[in-house]
Amino acid sequence: MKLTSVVAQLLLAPLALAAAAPGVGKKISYDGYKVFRISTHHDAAEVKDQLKSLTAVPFNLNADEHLDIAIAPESLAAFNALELDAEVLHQDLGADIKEEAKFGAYGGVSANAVPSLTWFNTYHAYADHVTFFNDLAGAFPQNSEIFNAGTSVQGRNLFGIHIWGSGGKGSKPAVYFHGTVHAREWITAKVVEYISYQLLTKYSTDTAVKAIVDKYDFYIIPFANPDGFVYTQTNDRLWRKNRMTRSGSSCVGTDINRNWPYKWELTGGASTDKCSETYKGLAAGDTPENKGLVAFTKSLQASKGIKLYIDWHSFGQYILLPYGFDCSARASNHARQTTLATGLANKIRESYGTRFTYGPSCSTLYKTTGSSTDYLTDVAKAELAWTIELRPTGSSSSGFILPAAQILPSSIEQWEGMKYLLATM
Ligand code: 0X9
Ligand code: ZN
Repeated sequence: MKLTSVVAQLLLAPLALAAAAPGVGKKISYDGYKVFRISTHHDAAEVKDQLKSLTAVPFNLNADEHLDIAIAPESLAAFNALELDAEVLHQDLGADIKEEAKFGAYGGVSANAVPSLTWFNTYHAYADHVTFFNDLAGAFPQNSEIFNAGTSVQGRNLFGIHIWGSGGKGSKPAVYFHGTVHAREWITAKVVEYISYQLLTKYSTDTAVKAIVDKYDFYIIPFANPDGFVYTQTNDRLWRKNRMTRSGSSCVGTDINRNWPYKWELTGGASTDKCSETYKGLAAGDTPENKGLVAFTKSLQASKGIKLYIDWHSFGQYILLPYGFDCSARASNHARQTTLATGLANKIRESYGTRFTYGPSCSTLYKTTGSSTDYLTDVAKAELAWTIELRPTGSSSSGFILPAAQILPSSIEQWEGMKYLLATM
């Protein structure tokens, strides 16, 4: 999703937001909301001005080319009367959210047994994700274990699965993944679950998988923002940030991907407004989630170093290379990174024709400060530190609410891409 804090604030300010943060147990209804992608014809200000009296929730907040926005039922007549150049992303957002919430049963065979592949047919409740990982690690005790990288605001573990090969636990450079940094980006947990599942279940039968598992130690954290994810299931499907309160404000949440202690102090790539979707916090790394993730990242660096870090997000179909904080800065190994990203995009496309755009984060998407990938590149010295924005593109399709039928194809194309990248890098 394209988003800049400056544009976000410009956009958020004039729009009557659909609903304030509800109390516990009160779930925001998006019934009857239609989501549109509006072509701005490079005059986003004009479009925003036309929408200012409507009840609406922006989806993508950087509206250079197009503005993705959910319009409340009571504002649809007024919206239609504007006759903007728009296509529909969701006919009824509430109906699509209800469809998405038809979670399957966990389907675990028994404790510490390999979960069924039917896991990837639907989305699931947070507690079932925890069980999934415990069972997966329990089924392969010689090659994996659950670890904790820290604790969330509300006291949940930032758990992950550590996977290793024939060299033994902790003997190789790290391949390090974060999922669900942004609470509403549900597809990310499913994709890292699929990759974890394939690494472990194929290890003994597939020589290519064995080779990559023997070469690296994998540290996969599916929920960097577990409180936010739970909140998307209980209260607001479109929640993004963590659930940290700040004195003097009724707005909740800090953007974990603007809070990392590197280039945090720069302006223009995050917001100092506690109500913004890209609120950076009061100080670098001042959220419990970032404290835990920073300490864990340092421990990987100090151990065998970090070969590859991927921060999994949605949506837009991008592979984003360093840097976020400066649009002309390039990583010292930029040429090599571009070659690998080209190969990865080509490999992803082989499965279903899905196209991923790649390039430096700031110049390809927008400026970000205090982001994980800049920290991983310059502070933790990861050889490769990328953001992958998963399906969809947003064009003529959904956004954060990706139909469950796309979990498997989305996972398979990334798994094929990862096998290529891990064997080539
Ligand atoms: O804004 C973000 O944090 C990411 N996009 S999202 O729509 N999922 O919120 C993009 C982050 C890209 N920044 C860097 N890679 N530095
Ligand atoms: Zn994100």
